[in-house]
Amino acid sequence: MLNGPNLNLLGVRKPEVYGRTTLADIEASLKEQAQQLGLEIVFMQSNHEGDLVDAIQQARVQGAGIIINPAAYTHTSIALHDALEAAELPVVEVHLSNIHRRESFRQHSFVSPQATAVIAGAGARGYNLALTFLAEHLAQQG
Ligand code: CA2
Repeated sequence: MLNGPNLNLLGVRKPEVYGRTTLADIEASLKEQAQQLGLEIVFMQSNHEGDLVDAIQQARVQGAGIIINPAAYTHTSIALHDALEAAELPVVEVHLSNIHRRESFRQHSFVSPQATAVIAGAGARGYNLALTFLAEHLAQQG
């Protein structure tokens, strides 16, 4: 599970937009959920685009799927698009907020064309929904 720039500030700043749940809370919840599903989950957050590309490349060889909130890089990063394309893994793109009812510059995602599914506006719960979906999707694929 990859989180992009500034998401380390979740729950600390701007609670009116992004809620009061911290990234550590979200990761703890997903770790527990993954254990119940019999899956291993690895967490990574970075404020740096290249580090996120490196993490996607690592997932390509070590992982079965990717949950990613690319944060502001959603709207700018062809590098993330290309890394996800090369990974050839199921990808769930998560946004805490509904990017489609926010500023126009948030309404285009370079990541969505590479996503199997997109969840936006469900808050922190969106990550749990993403993991539920990914587990079902992987089970279906065998
Ligand atoms: O809604 C989302 O999850 C976003 O990916 C969050 C990004 C934003 O650029 C996207 O358009 C939508 C911003 C994450 C910044 O998170 C903060 C958390 C606390 C305080 C300030 C920023």
